[in-house]
Amino acid sequence: MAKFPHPEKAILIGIELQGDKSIPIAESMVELARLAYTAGVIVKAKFTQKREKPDPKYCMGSGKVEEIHAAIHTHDADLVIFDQELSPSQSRNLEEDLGVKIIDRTELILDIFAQHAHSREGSLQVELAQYQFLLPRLTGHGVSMSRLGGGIGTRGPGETKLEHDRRRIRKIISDLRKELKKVEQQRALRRAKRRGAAMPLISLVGYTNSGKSTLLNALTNAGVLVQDKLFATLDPTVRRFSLPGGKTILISDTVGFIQKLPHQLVDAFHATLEEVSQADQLLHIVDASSPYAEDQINAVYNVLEEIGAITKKIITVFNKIDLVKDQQPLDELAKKYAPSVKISALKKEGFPELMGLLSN
Ligand SMILES: Nc1nc2c(ncn2[C@@H]2O[C@H](COP(=O)(O)OP(=O)(O)OP(=O)(O)O)[C@@H](O)[C@H]2O)c(=O)[nH]1
Ligand SMILES: [Mg+2]
Repeated sequence: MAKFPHPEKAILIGIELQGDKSIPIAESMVELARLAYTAGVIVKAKFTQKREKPDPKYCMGSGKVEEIHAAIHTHDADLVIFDQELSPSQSRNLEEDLGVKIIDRTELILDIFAQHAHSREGSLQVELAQYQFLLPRLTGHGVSMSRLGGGIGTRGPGETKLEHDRRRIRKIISDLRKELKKVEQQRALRRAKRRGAAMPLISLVGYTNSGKSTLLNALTNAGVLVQDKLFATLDPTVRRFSLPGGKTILISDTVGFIQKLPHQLVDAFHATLEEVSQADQLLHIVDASSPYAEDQINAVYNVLEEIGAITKKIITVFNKIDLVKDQQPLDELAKKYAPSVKISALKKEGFPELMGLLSN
């Protein structure tokens, strides 16, 4: 599937809904900006608005729409990114009134995944998620299949064409599912073989950018790509590792999680996430230097729950301690999420303590 050609300049928008129990809007907006940066977009301005509930037409109020219209001109922006999921009609209305492409957090994450998918398995899974996202959004106006080709402001197909497009997409989705079934079977075979070798499988899980791949590389010279960008890793890598006591284990590194991880991705990445749901034990890597560490822990727990892995034995690994100045809040978190250990994967600090926990 073709990727979005990236417009350069974007305006970010977040709506703070009364009574919303998820993470604070300021934190969510910082993350949205990092996602935008990862996708190769330059952020020109950010707007937030408090509301009781989303406006059915625009998600935000019409006064705000005018403000954003002016900002688009001032900054010569060609993209508006919403922090929350928009309904297909909201996105259509905004696109018509603002005259630029409108995407939401889910589409941005899907696009990053599309940019970072290199293996056949990864590409198949991303494509499945993209088509699942697209299907309910195919309407007579606005979003159309041609949008996948990247044309800004493309009008939708007529009704006959539309039904044809829908049928075509359903067929593509069912073909992708069939192909992914085969991938899953191959993974299951490989896992069965590993089981035969009787080595426990430990899966690294954690928020994106927490340092999972850095740790795997430090332990095993796996050579996995490490980047200060979100979702650098999509494909699972499994390596053998000998503990100081002589016991050998297998460690897998896989895709990171994020708050509001699009459900289409969780569903499509079934084959990849099996490395987590089938593991004997989880190492949960937390970026201890993030002011949002505990929110990130909770976001990871939500995904673990969704994939049926929350009841596994979890060791919490507080990483990046070389960047932590105030030890006290970290010590409290470490106690709360015990068994836990504090390390720096980059500086290779705290490894003996980690080995100690893994040997138990
Ligand atoms: N200072 C410091 N930086 C670290 C440490 N561990 C990882 N990093 C940095 O954090 C960034 C992300 O590291 P990765 O290992 O790619 O993180 P990841 O969890 O695999 O991320 P994704 O695959 O993108 O989900 C990189 O810039 C690393 O150099 C650490 O202990 N200390
Ligand atoms: Mg990684």
